[in-house]
Amino acid sequence: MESSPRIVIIGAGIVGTNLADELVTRGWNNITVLDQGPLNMPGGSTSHAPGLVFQTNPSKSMALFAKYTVEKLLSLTEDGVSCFNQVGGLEVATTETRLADLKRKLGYAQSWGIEGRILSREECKELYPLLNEEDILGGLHIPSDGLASAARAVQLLIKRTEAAGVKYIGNTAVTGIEQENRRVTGVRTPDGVIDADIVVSCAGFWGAKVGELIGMKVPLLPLAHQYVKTTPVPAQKGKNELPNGARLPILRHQDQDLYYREHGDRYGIGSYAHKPMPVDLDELGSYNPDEISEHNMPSRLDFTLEDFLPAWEATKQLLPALHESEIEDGFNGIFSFTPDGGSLVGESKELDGFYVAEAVWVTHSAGIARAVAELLTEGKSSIDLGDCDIHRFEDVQLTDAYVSETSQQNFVEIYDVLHPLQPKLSPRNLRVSPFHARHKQLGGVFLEGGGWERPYWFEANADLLKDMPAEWQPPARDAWSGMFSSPIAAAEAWKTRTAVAMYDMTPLKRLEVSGPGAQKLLQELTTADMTKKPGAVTYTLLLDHAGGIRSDITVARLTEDTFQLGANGNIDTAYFDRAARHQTNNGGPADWVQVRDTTGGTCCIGLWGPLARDVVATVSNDDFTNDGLKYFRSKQVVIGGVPVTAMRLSYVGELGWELYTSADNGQRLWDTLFKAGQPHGIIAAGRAAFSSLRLEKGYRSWGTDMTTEHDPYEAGLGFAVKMAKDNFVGKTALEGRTEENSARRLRCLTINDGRSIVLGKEPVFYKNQPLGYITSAAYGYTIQKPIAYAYLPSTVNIGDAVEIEYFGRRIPATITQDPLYDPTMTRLRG
Ligand code: FAD
Ligand code: THG
Repeated sequence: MESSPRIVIIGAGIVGTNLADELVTRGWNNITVLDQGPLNMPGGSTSHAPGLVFQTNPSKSMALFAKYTVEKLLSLTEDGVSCFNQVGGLEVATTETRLADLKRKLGYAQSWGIEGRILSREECKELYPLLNEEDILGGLHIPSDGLASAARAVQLLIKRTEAAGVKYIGNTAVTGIEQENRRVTGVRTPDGVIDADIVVSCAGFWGAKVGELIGMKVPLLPLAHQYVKTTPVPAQKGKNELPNGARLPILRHQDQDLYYREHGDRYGIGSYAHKPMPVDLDELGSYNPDEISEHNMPSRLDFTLEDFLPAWEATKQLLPALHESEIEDGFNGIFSFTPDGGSLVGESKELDGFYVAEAVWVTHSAGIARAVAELLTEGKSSIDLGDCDIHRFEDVQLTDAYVSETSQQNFVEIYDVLHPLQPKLSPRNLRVSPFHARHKQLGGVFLEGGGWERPYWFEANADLLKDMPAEWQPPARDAWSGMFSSPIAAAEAWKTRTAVAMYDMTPLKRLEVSGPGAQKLLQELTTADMTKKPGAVTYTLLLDHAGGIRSDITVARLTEDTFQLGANGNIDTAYFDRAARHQTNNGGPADWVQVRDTTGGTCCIGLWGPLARDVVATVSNDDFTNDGLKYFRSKQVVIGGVPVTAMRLSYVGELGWELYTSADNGQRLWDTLFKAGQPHGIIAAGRAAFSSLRLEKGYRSWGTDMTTEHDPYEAGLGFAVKMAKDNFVGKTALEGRTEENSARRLRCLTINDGRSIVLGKEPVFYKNQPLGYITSAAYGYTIQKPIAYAYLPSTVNIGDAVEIEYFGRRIPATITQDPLYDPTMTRLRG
């Protein structure tokens, strides 16, 4: 057998053992799994996990990971008993808000291909006779949810992978990582070094400690969470044969932060209803592997009864039969939380060949293990990893204080009904642009993204509403879509389309790629021709080798060997960083290239609108005419004494420029333009208008409208791929593909009634079948209709009728040719 890379997996929990198994399945045969604990009970979170698997998740990837976990554990059997008990899942609502939210959640399930149904109070009672139906308004039932036997699955996976040649070493802690030239070469243990080409840390809540061994920040916080088992419940006597058996659905009572399962005739109760309990790993002390047992393991802290008492009362209220039982055994179990609640997956930027797969629930474990195995063996996961990419955080989000505060906040909010736009309450004002003081003076209403304060609209523009023509007046919104929204955005859109507006583009990720090897690097990584002369700006895609879209960026060639990139986030930064390092290390001086994140030190104003030229003309001597600065060109100019890089492009689809300068000059540039614009009716405009205008123009947004799961043709971005170019990452995979032969297409939908606004991720029905989901949505102020985009099979055509399900209601929509606004580009090129 051909030998595969030597891989060491740190941690024999549900993630590490699944990863070994997925690699074996893909033919890898040089695998060692290490655990500091004994293999029969390593003592991590998996060793005590009650194993509830609720698959539905706002993230498509996470839902698909959960679906795979269910499938896999169902098929993992011994003695005819599988590792998944498919009892179904029931989430009950005791408030109207929750009931509405469950309808929204059913929408996610349908979008991601999970079947489910909203049940009435009576149906809930019928399905779950122990419920006190008086308190219940209804529920969400997902029949394919259920219980994972996580610890047993680990043992079966160890057995089957050992038989396939995987080497397991228990009672052995990894104490160091060996490296050479920024590539991992092995792991150190008290018994010596084990050589490795690839190391994957599946260390669960110890992940940050393992990361520290290579100076890598793994942003997770170990938190304790309470779980109890009751004494036998008389009403449950004889209902389940096995001591751990269950036949009722797993149950969530989110209005009280509680969840339930049966353990034979006992009940298991999990509670998030207590204060967050961060755990200092140094205080766990060292464990003698011989002493680890079901009741004594590092992941299990002493039970604090007083924290559980309110949960116990709420439990007896929901499940009156539990009055006849008592708390028999409880513990505060440790697991990982992260700043945004997502898992942490990917290769470290510090050290090539060192990967992590941490902060992973049992629910997503097999799915994420498969994704990592695909990443290692094929270079890419078939399910997009953006939501759990280890590089998605900004530096400011990696500090201990930030990780601690936001992870605890996530614990508190775990079952809360959260609006997609809902910002953190704290920490705030982490990153502000140089225009922030002015934004505040104009009554900016800020939401947060990537640590940045982003104005969504400005109260100062409220006065415009009375002058706004009636046709620009947006329809009233329902309560949900009306949250974090204001009619002022309509006025800002109106002014952008008819006069001129200033947008803060500072949070747009900017990278400077420079050096003699810069053109070569970009030529290799992007789909466009990068040999154009300085002054050229190019919209282009980053593909993976399978042709999936890693990102869409703009590249401005400022000088022969300096390029300014407009990118989508830190995932892009990490990608360019690594590629630049490799090219520099592997090549001669002509290949040297460096990548610098210039975002924080610079700023950007989008000055857009038909009167944009009139504004700059009064404060600059430079030529901003159509000939002086053509569409998609850049040049150095001076505006009001401030040196500026001007780029002629616009994500909102109007005449104008992105104006870049260093952060110190930002406020002066803002003031100059704002003053010069007064006679032309200039306004500051926020992201609410911005999102609407870009959707009218049909511009895609990476992460929602396209991910690595989509190729350029499906996404409607085939125009950005230059197949005539010699070579670039992803080119071979795209040979022969066209928009016409794609099986699915990103389609533009307009909503027939002109007023029903959806927010994104809702399922789309065609002939009553859920065939797609909404990627982006907004009200189009100019075109006076709500807009939504969705991936749909190519058999669904322009003009066809579809329905979008929103809180259980079907909204009729029509597939429409895009872009809806200025398809002939007269605005931009004028
Ligand atoms: P672990 O199981 O913790 O495995 C990590 C392993 O790495 C450990 O065995 C550890 O010994 C080893 N290790 C760490 N550092 C080193 C080192 N330096 N050298 C060698 N070995 C090392 N999830 C659900 O999906 N559903 C639930 O119902 C659920 N309920 C839960 C209830 C409680 C009370 C708790 C605490 C968690 C619950 N979870 C649940 C979460 C779930 O248990 C974890 O997310 C999951 O088990 C993590 O698996 P893992 O393999 O990543 O980590
Ligand atoms: N500005 C800059 N960089 C960016 C963005 C931006 N990078 C990330 C993200 N936004 C990229 N998205 C787009 C999407 C569309 C366009 C620009 C950036 C765009 N498209 C023209 C079109 O399709 O009509 C391009 C036409 C062409 O290729 O010539 O303008 O907002 N700096």
